[in-house]
Amino acid sequence: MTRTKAISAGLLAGFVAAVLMTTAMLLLATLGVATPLVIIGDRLSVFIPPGPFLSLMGKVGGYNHLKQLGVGSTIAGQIVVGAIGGALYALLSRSTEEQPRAGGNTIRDSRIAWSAPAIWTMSIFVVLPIVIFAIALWPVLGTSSIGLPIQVARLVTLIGFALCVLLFERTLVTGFRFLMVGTGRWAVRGSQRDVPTKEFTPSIGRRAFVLGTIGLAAIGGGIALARKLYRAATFSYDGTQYKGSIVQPITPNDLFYCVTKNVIDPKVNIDVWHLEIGGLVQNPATWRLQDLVGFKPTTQETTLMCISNSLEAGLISNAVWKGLPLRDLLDQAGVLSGAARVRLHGVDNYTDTIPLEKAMEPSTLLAYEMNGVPLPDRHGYPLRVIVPGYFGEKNVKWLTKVEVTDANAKGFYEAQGWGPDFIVPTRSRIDVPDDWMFVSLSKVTAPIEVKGIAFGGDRGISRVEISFDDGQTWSDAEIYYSGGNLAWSLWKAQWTPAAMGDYPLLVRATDGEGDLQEFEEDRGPFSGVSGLHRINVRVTA
Ligand SMILES: Nc1nc2c(c(=O)[nH]1)N[C@H]1C(S)=C(S)[C@@H](COP(=O)(O)O)O[C@H]1N2
Ligand SMILES: [Mo]
Repeated sequence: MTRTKAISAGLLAGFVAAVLMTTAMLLLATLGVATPLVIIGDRLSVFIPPGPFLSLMGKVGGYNHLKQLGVGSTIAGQIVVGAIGGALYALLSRSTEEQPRAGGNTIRDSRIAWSAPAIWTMSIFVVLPIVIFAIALWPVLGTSSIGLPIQVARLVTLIGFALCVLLFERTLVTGFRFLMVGTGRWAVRGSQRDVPTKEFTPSIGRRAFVLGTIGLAAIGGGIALARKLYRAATFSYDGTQYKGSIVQPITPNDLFYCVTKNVIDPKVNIDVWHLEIGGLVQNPATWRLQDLVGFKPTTQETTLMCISNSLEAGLISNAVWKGLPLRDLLDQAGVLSGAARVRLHGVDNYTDTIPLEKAMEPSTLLAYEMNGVPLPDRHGYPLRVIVPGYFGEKNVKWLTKVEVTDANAKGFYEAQGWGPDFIVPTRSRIDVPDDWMFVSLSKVTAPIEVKGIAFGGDRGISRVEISFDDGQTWSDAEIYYSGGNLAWSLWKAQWTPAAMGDYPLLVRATDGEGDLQEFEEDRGPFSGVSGLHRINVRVTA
């Protein structure tokens, strides 16, 4: 029995064990249990500042590809580490198996039987990974797609992981011994039948084939599960935009823009879900959804916009939300002195924070309805926060915990380095006509309609102006729909181009406080862009 042969056997057994473990993780994922496949990415992302994050995203072709790359490389990495672990095991067991052991735990018994666990393999391949996993991923363990409370979710994640590494260890040990039966040091000792081992043991090649087949079957199962998960994943809708000629005052739920950090969004089971209020409060409490709908509801139109929404983009939408003011729960809980911020936790382990003052405003809601129906899953069922005037990321979906904290608390994207300013600047966008539209003078019989949106955070919109000459002269557009102070306004204007040429069209809005939309030089690069949306229209003969 050569060293190389043992190492090869270890590699194969480790590979098959890692594949089985990965398949088990995918199976757990279909049940809503968090596994390293996704939470490693969540854990790492806070260490990537927005600059490198955006350039990485650009390089791999967008957020969806970045997520796929994250999961894919975790799977690949885990299988490589598993195979190397197998080789390591082979080397170590060569030395530990040198002496025949007392008791029933000899190689002969393990030829087909499930080998009894050994302390050293359990330590290296089960206990050690669990300890590393628990320490390294502690902040993200409380993730649950079905909406378990954070503490419970953390325990479930750990148990799930423990089962996976146990499966790895058992498969590795059993697989390796299976390969090694009858060879060299692993030869059956004191066979009662007193016949050469070879006569009743298939060759190592055959046994490798058997183990390899098991590995392939597991890969097949893993791929089937991965396809199922892929269909449930957020790739098909994450980044959905709402813009152009389809824009109406209220965005229909299925067209509402969507941004999520998740590979698979939560689908909360209302029977396991609750909302927890804790931290710097006198009376920590938990609430069920049926208790929350008992509070006096507020119904309010509010526009949300993502911090990453560029001037021409559609990561902005408007809906009528129904819920209760967050303040009602905070008042019941009794906020203690020293409290300065409120940290909001989603069941997907997403967090963000808002100033306590903002949390106490009557328009900061815990919303359970969107446009007259319960929140759709992708928009945060059963409960999300609505924070008017703040970027979308503060509007935490799938809310499960409200934690009153001191001034230093940071959220998911905040920890990456987004901000420091999260209050939306006044924005406006031209939705019609399209950028680079060609207009033929001879075919223009009526004025061209120009229209779009204007959004002033929680300050409302008082005026919208349009320029057809790159900002040299401005004329008022008509605000034909106003959503009030917390929502966007829709505007339109008529335009009759007089001559051929390229026309740069610009729009600018004035908010309800009288401040004119402009490029803000002092706004940091990761606090959202400011400035004016420009399109070009070419007028031909
Ligand atoms: N729990 C949770 N809440 C979240 C997010 C998330 O990934 N998880 N994404 C945030 C971001 S960045 C934005 S822009 C808004 C988008 O809300 P929408 O998808 O309902 O439009 O949700 C925010 N709330
Ligand atoms: Mo966002």
